[in-house]
Order: sequence, then C-alpha cells, then structure tokens
Amino acid sequence: MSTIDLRSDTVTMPSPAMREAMYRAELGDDVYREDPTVNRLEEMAAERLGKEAGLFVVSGTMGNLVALLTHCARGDEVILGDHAHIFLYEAGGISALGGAMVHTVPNLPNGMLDPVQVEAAVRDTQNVHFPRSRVICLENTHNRCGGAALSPEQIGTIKAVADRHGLRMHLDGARIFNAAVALGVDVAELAAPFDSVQFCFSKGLAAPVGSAIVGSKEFIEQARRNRKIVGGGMRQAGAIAAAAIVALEQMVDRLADDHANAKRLAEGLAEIPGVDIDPSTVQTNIVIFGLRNPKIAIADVTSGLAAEGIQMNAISPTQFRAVTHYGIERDDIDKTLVAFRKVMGALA
Ligand code: TLP
Repeated sequence: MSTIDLRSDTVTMPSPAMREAMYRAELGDDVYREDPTVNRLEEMAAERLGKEAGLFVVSGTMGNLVALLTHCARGDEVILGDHAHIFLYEAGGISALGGAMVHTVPNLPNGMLDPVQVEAAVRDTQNVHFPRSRVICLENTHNRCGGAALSPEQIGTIKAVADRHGLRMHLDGARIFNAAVALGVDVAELAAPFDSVQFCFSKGLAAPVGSAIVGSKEFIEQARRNRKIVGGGMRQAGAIAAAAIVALEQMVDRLADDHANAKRLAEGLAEIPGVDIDPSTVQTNIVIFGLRNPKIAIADVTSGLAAEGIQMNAISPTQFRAVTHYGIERDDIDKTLVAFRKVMGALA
C-alpha cells in the first residue's frame, strides 16, 4: 500500500529536474570557495531575499545556529517566542555551543509576538546584573502556530522595538516562501527588516538538503567562519546545491497548491464530528488541530490512520499536525478525509 505522508514537508523527494541538475552539477572545493554551483546558489539566495550575501548550510538548524553564533557573544540574550522552533526543537544549540541566553515571550496564536511584551523583555544595558539583549528572532511562517504568515506590517511593529533599543533582528524563515506566496508579497519585502534570514530549500521547496543564511557581506563573512566551527564547511557541495537552485527556480509558485490542499483538508476535517479546528486560521501548508472528545487518544487516531496508509504526527497529547507538500495531490487529501472519518467513527 502506498502511504500518504503528511508528517512534514521535510519528507519530500527531489523532482526529476533536481536529480538531473545534481547529476550534471559543476563541482569544486567549497571551503576554497571554488564550487561554482554553490557560489551561484549563494548569489541567487542573496539576490532573491534582497541581501548582499548568502551562505549555504546543511540544515535550518545549522542556519539558525550559525546566524545566532554570529550575532551573539557568550552571555548575550536572544529574545524569541515560546513556540519558536529555535527554542523548542533545536536541541538548545545556541546555549550549548554559543553560551547565549534565551528570553522567551509568549507567542500569540497568529505566530506574532506582542511588541509591548518584547519591549518589556529588553534589558537595561547600564545595569551590571543583566545579560545584554542582542537580537530578536521571529519565525515566518510560524510552524507551531499552524503555519501562520507574518505580514510586513506585523513584522514592522517588532522592528520598531529593535530599532529603539539598537537590537538586531534574525528571521527563522524556514518557510519564508510559503509566507510570501500566501500574502502575495515579494519575499525580499518580508526579509527587509532583518539583519539575517535563514531559509530552507528542504521543506516545501522539496530539495533534498540545505538552507541558506543571507545578510550583509560582513555578517556572512563572519558566519562562514562560524559554519566552519560547527563542521559545516562542505567540499563538493555543488552536488546538493544544484537541487537547491532548481528549488528556487521551479518550486516556489507551486506552493499555492500546497496551501489550497491544506485549506481543503482543514475544511473537510471541520465537517467530521469530534474534530476541533477552525479552517479560517489555515493560511499556508500546515494544519494543526485537536479533538473535542478527551476520551479519544490522539495516539489511537494516528495508529488507526497508519493502518489506512496515512501518516500524521501528534505534536502534543492534544494536537495533530498535517503538512501538505510536493507529492501530495488533492486526491490524497480526499483519501485522508475518508480515512479520518472512518477512524474517528470506529473510536467514538
Ligand atoms: N522543522 C521540522 C521539525 O524539526 C519540527 C518540521 O517537521 O517542521 N525552523 C523551522 C520553522 C522549522 O520548521 C524547522 C524544521 C527548522 C527551522 C529546522 O530545519 P532542519 O530540519 O533543516 O534543521
């Protein structure tokens, strides 16, 4: 039985054009900066995001880590949401390796931070008791907040706080292209308020490996050194960068299909008795939802779905996450809804 894998958009397989590009890629040693394919990808990434320079890294986690190692000295503080991927799912890297403190502010359901609470989190630099606030991080789209897209106006409210206090801004833009497509704005406009942006080729853009960090030339030079420190200096990395180039060239516009499929899934789920979801909150390719009946265990639903050939993650004892992506068609959504109804009926 073929499975419908909605656990994440990280499960995507490279397109035929990506495999072809990987096979044919011109290669060199990228630590010597001699890999023409990596050099081209880094230039493309910077240009697309409206920044001076780019750096190819192994993963989103490495991209966020290297960017924050570059912004922060030991003991500096990073202000970020309590649902931020950097806080929840990156193994504490910025503290473990960078000695940075995290200062969380509650995430609002729409993925935003309240600018008043962010301002309250900023430390008084004159007082020797306090760590130094250094950088504010946002996430766009916001994974744990159901793929919420942050608009330039929303980002502007946080940028104003950063400017008032001389703080830097970093974006975990793992899915920034989903945000740009959903909002109908240029990705460079979403990136503009940030000193650094990390974005992933290996999520909805379907490349097998890699992320980029973009920022000023000077920032990226320092980040290149930090990438080496964490073992991310790759050699003939053009073999994977080639697929990321195809991702940028060919896979952005199709994200709208993933968003339409996610919306359809959310609307269908809302019609199934016992499912707790507000489809109007689904903006991109991530659908987070719960159950109204506390007696039904989420784990029983996910194992029931698995028996029907559908994979979905439980992200907490009360929440499912389904993610649409390249390789998931509308027909798969319809099959998922039929299976979900069947499993819920059997457990009710
Ligand atoms: N997210 C993964 C898991 O780690 C949860 C997923 O399945 O969604 N920032 C954001 C917003 C992310 O969602 C992820 C991956 C990352 C960073 C890290 O990227 P990778 O997996 O390339 O290290």
